[in-house]
Amino acid sequence: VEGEKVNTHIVTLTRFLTEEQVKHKEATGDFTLLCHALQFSFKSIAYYIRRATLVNLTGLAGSSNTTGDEQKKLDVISNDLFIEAMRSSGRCALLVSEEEEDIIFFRDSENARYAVACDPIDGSSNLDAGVSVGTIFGIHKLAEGSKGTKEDILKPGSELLAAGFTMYGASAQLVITMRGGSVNGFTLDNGLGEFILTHPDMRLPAKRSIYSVNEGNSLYWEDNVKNYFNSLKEAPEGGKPYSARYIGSMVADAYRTLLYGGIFAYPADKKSPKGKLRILYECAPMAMVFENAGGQALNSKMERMLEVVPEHIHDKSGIFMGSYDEVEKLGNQITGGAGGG
Ligand code: P6P
Repeated sequence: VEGEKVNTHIVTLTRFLTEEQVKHKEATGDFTLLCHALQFSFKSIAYYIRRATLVNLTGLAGSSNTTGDEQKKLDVISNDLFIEAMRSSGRCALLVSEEEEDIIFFRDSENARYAVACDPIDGSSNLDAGVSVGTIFGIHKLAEGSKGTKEDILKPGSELLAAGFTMYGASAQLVITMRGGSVNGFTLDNGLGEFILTHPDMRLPAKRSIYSVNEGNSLYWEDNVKNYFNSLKEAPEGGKPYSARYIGSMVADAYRTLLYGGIFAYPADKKSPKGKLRILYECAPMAMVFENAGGQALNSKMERMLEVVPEHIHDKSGIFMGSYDEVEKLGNQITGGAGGG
């Protein structure tokens, strides 16, 4: 366009990962190669989701996964794609997938030093409705000398080396963060087949009057949770009540909360005493992203989510995550004391 400044400072994910690698003199390139396998699986999954309706990939695959969810064809294809990408990278020693009952050990990747947890298509029940779904992932490094055991992945989120998610919406948006690092957002340019850095150093607004929870469960909530959400709907003198925004796809609700602020919650309740969302591949990776973006993430006991140790690979937890001040406010109301962070 006449006079429009062309942005020549294009940083691709590939360049970003290489620049990260050279910052660490001891880096062998293994982590970079693992991330290339990750980005390849995201691009492949994005491709299939975009074409799903066209080639009738929507609908059920006629099978169900470990947690009893009816599997959609795309669940199965995405899971197979992800497993193959991890195996062929040769850098992944073991993989936990929402779609797999047991840990997958890649014993022929004998020098692999990473353990990956993932939900290949989180929110898949929304797929046929065209709602944004996503892939959530977390990467742990094996203990020194370990060949890969379940202890290498049954660790608190605070030990994650990297975590993030890719939301398959109007475009594929990848959000990734490293332990102690910033949160960076990339947008897939389908023409180039490259993820482009579009949201450097994402920071959650400190507060925002938006709450995101499935109120259909309020019958089962503990009283303190009910009181908290009801308090958001009252208009404090001169103030305004909060807005409700709930998509029912964690990746989409998380991405909006990351950009706009507010609080997302899936509380443990009388129906699901341990909560619904899984620690390894939903709560912990999201908690790392939210903390590194300046927010907070707590479980239903108001403990810091990143300190929760999963008892088994599909263990669940209640979760509240969002703007720093909104989580502080929640903590003060629910426990009458400070929040978890
Ligand atoms: P509900 C999708 O099935 C999912 O695992 C998350 O993506 C989402 O946040 C949650 O469950 C939605 O659960 O009970 O509100 O439909």
